[in-house]
Amino acid sequence: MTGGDVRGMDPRGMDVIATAGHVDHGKSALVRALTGMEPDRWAEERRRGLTIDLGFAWTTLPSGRRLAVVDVPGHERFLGNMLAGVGSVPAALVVVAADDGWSAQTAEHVAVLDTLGVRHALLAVTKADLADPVPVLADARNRLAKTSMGTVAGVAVSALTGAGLPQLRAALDEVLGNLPAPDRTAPVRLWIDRAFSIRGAGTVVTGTLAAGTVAVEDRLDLGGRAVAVRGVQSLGEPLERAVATARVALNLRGVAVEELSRGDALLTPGAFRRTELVDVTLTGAPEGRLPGEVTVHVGSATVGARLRPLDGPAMRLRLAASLPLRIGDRLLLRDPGTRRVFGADVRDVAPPELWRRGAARQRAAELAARPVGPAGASAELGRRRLVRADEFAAMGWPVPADASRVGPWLIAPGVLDELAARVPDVVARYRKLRPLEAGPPLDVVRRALELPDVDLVAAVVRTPLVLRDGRVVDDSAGLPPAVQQAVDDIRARLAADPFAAPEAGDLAAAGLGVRELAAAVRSGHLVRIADGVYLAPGIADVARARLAAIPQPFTLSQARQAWGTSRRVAVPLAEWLDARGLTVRLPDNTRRLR
Ligand SMILES: Nc1nc2c(ncn2[C@@H]2O[C@H](COP(=O)(O)OP(=O)(O)O)[C@@H](O)[C@H]2O)c(=O)[nH]1
Ligand SMILES: [Mg+2]
Repeated sequence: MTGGDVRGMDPRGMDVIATAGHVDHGKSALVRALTGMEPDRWAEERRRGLTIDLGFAWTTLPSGRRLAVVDVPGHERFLGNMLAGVGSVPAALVVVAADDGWSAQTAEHVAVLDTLGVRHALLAVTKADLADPVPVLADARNRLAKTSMGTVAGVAVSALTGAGLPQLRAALDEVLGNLPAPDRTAPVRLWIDRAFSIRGAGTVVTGTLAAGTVAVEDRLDLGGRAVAVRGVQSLGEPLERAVATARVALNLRGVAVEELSRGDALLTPGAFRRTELVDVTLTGAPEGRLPGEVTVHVGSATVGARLRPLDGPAMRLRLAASLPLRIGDRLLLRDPGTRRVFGADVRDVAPPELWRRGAARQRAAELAARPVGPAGASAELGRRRLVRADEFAAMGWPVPADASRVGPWLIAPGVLDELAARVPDVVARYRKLRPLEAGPPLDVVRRALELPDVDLVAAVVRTPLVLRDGRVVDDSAGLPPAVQQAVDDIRARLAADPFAAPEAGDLAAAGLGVRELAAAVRSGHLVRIADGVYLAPGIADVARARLAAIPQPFTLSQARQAWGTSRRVAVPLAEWLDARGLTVRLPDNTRRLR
């Protein structure tokens, strides 16, 4: 009931139902009687008195609920058109003629609905003016009870006399009231069932919006290209936005009508991925041999495919053309030879290639252990370890609760810890080759760990390692022994005379070149005051203390004397203290402590 209530609050909401049943059993006449509209459109259809393609009509039910009807052809030659019509529709109106009863063609349509998993349906036994509808009602209800539709309400009607139509309308209200509310925030995948052009408006497509919302100026993806929605219509009225469930007509900008056909899909950009390879599980246990080639129907699309059994109900489909599929989609597979239909649930839209012996069996076991939904999402993320969140969602998986998130990435539990455990070794190996560098640049670590994105490195660096200046640095690691020895000697001399920075010649003699000195500074053993001028850490406090003992302000010469050093050291040291805000330089070039 709640589904109906939610839709009832929206004046634009509606339900969509598709007809099903044998040719000539009165589907189109019933739609006409119900809606007052003519669902058959083509001149050829009218001449032959036969529905070839889909017809569309609509009406308002006694409850105020608006109902769009997709009228499908009943002739077996047009089963493809029938499939395009029911592909996105959540409910069916099964039509059986009282004077003819359940037929092979009725059975084929009902098998399609059953295979698609349609759960909501109503039975109309038409032509009640020609024969007693009661036995046909009982028989058809019995047969339908064995399908996904279960126990359905049945109504006897006559399109000719109008008898039973009020009851049919009431029964429709009842059935539609039980439909689950569509997800209006879901991404859009509108399977196009018609494309035509209208003078002055340009390209128009129609389809059944099963989920989501489409608004004027939305940008949608059509096979990799961007198209803009110039106008939205539903049930003949222009709208700012159409919300699921709805029959919609979209006027598109950026695409010519010749570039479109039934089976194309308009997609929320980035929300779906197109694939030619899908792993599925069959929904039933089909009798007899499975065909190697099948026709795949989904939405309004029809695509040939090779069917490869993996193990048990698990199958691999290689599609002749890519489709925007998601995990959880129900496909209808048809054997073109025998006309048998099978249901298949999409279980993976980016499956691994199967090269090794036994890989197919292992793959089937993997799929069996990985249900659709949150538990399956955790298992799948575990298999992929690390994946872009948007791609994972586009496959049709929910975000697993136990996943880690770093920027655009989703990471399986434990993976970050495992990677972090490898980083110390990467750093140690790098420093062995380049002992004077603080540590490997981030990209070196990224490559060593085979990470797809350098931003992930930060998430796997743990103490005592830190990120500094674009590198992974081990603060606890020392200098190479020879360098450490030379630095220790200098530090000993500086301890005795803190301002006696070693001369260039002394540094060179000790083997301390630019790189060694940089390493000593980075590791905190020396402080660089200026080019070639190195003092011990803590020099700022010592310098400051000496200056505090002389009158303020003081000249550079007075400072030099207080420090007991040369101009070579005093000039850059004074500027270094200025720069650190410990001293202030006055306009007359004297200084004072701050
Ligand atoms: N007597 C009678 N004829 C009907 C009724 N419904 C349909 N017909 C006729 O049956 C034929 C086939 O109807 P149509 O709606 O085209 O069947 P569809 O192929 O299932 O769409 C047409 O000649 C209709 O006039 C009905 O309730 N009573
Ligand atoms: Mg018809």
